[in-house]
Amino acid sequence: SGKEKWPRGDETVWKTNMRGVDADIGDITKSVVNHVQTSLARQAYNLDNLGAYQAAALSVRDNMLVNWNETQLHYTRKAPKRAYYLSLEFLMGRTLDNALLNLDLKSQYKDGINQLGFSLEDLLEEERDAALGNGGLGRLAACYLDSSASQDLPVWGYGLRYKYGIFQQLISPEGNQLEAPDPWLDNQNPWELPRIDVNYEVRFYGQSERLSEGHGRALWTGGQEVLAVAYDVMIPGCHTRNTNNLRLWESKPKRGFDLNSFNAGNYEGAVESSNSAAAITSVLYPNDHTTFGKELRLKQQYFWTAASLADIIRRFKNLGKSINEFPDYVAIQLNDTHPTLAIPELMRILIDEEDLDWNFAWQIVTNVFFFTNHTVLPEALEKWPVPLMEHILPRHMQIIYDINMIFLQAVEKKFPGDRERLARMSLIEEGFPKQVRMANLACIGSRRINGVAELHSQLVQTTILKDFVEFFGVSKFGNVTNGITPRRWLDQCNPELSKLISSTLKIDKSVWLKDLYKLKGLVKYAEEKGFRAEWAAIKQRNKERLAHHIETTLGFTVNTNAMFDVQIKRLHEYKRQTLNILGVIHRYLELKAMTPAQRKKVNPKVVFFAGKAAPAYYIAKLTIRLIVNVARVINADPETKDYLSLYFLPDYSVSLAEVLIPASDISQHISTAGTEASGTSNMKFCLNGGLLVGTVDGANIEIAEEVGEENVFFFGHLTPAVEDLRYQHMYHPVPVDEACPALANVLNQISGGLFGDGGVYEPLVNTIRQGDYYLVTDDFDSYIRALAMVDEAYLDRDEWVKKSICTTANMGKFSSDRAIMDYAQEYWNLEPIPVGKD
Ligand code: GL4
Repeated sequence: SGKEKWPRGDETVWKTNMRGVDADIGDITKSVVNHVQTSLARQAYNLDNLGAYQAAALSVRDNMLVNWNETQLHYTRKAPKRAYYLSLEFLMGRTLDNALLNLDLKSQYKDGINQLGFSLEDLLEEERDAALGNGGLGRLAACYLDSSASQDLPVWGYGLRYKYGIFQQLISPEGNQLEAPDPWLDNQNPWELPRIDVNYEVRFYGQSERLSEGHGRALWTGGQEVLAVAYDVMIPGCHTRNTNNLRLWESKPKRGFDLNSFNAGNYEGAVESSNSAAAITSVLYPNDHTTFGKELRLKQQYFWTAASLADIIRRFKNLGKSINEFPDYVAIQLNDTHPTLAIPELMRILIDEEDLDWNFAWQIVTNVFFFTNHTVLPEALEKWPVPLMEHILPRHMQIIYDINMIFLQAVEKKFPGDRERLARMSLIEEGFPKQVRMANLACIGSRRINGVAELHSQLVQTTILKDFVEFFGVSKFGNVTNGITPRRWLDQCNPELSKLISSTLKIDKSVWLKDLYKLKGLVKYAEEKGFRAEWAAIKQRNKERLAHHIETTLGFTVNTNAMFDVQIKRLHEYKRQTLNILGVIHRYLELKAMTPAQRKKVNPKVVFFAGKAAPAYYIAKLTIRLIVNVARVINADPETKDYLSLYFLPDYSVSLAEVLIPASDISQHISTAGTEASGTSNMKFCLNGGLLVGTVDGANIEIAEEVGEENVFFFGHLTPAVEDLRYQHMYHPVPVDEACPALANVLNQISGGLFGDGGVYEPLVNTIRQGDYYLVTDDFDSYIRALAMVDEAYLDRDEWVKKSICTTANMGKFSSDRAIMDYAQEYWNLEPIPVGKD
């Protein structure tokens, strides 16, 4: 009650017993040992690395909790506008190292752990990745959480606590990808706090009965109710006490089992509903850029948006404000269309539960939501069959029809008689079955819409949402170029480079890591020989670190005197790993045709691939198989192996990326122009001084603008040419042998069996011979020329290192701090709320 005195009891007793925020080593060893004894119930005499890691993690968590509590209290007292980032994916990776760095406790813990007879480096390796995402979209969400906390912004993430994250990738002896489950929670997860008391009931199925004429209230009853239980993950900011929250929902049966069935002797039936409830958050869907229309996926989406909205509304109501002020206190960012059901769900709450009228409710809704589109690939645009939606969410389907009718009336008014326009803009696509177009719904239900790089945002406005730009006006549409957190992607993954930067600029890293434009100061040192030598030596040691990792995990000895050329990303035809592997084969054939004396002049190169293929994506899996088998042949060829070798590293992950990226001399971002919305690993490589080989696509373009075109290796056709080329492939096909003899030669070698049974690869080879939708043939010669220019540039090592330094120095724009502040200012209207500063 309001009159009660807080804290209860003796305030000084509370205060003297409260844990402070500054820990010294004595505190650290004490707290680690305490966790060994009491949290883990173990002792010094039988403690392995895993146990020591868990105790260290729990100890670090205590530090975060102090800040977390303080932050939440501070936000509650200040009652600022808050933003919520709804994402079905958060690809967090490991937490311990990141937390130690953000809390500025790494050296203290290193010493403390040492005193206890363990090495921090070893303990860090014990942690499993939190891999609740597929690729770039999920990792972007993780970077944005880090930046929100680091910039003191009151932002929470909302997602799902999948029991199994992205599958583990195994490679069979034949080179096939095999999938195994990712039981990441098996060893307990010290980074999450179960909040059994924070839970909501979420309904599925049942009946919706309209209670009035027009667009008024309805009563949704029956069906199945599932419980959403909160798990909180603390997100520490960098060198600030602000510690934000990522709330992940777990599904649970509302009742443990059905007593009626149980009493009737039907034991299996008794737990059936509990099984189906738990299934909702059991597994992350492993598809990137494709939708499958699966019932369970739709249930995931609704379960998560309903629980998150209920939670957001409850927090808002605690402010005691009237509901029409909701948009002044809440902004909700929709990470792609996956959370679009939040739009009809908020309408349902406002109309059916808050009893607002339609127009008033719609006014609120369209001022709360913001929508980011992450791809223009047609196969990625979400559509849900109307019958499925009607079955699972009958009330939402009514609301979607209502939204659609009112919207299309407005379109008709603005563009009278334009039937085709109405058909294109409708939320419902005609057909068998009819489908709900989620991008259209997200677009009309949001205040603003953005793409993720300049080119992509332009493409969104001129292709998939063109009609909507014409209807709403262009000011509703914008761009926020993606960013990456320099904490993980420089300081954490490349500590030596980070140290060199701080000592050279004479700026503490806590400053430049939060103002990345400060890196510009490095440009002038590119002219200093001694600095260049140190820069190059760090790159070399990072290559050796990677080689050591590969040696210990896979048993291969990697040539660290070679140039390291890396392509790591999801396997997809549009990303064109095919172009890369065909280029490798081309290089191999050239080497074979040389004399030993000629070969000696060649720039030795090691090519690395890593990435997962969606389990049902046949061509992507076949590409992996080809890479693995080309590697087997090339790496075993005594004539060429010193000049060219190739590795496919299985089970790509955030933590593998942290070893690969700092070791790269060049990296490849070679999508067909206009297909890669942004890319974010391109930014990570360049921040670590790796040079970029790429097409004129996504964020590559803006990277070149920043670092200078002389420092990137561009090739290939431009976006406007793509449509014409595809048209020609369709209607005036030219055989590959004519269009590109060099490529034809490579394809013939594959078919001829140089890398094992050629027949196996026919379906892959045919994607190029027939149709060639991603224009491998058209870009092949230009790609080979670009790689030749890379070789030439690498010969002049001084110039190369200058390029590397200038690249890092000009990457300031690509900090996710810049991106998140852009969202805060231009979209959410949010202010930083620093903890402990007033
Ligand atoms: C993606 C884009 O493909 C990728 O270019 C972009 O960097 C990322 C984050 O905006 O989003 N879109 C989808 S779908 N998956 C992605 O990784």
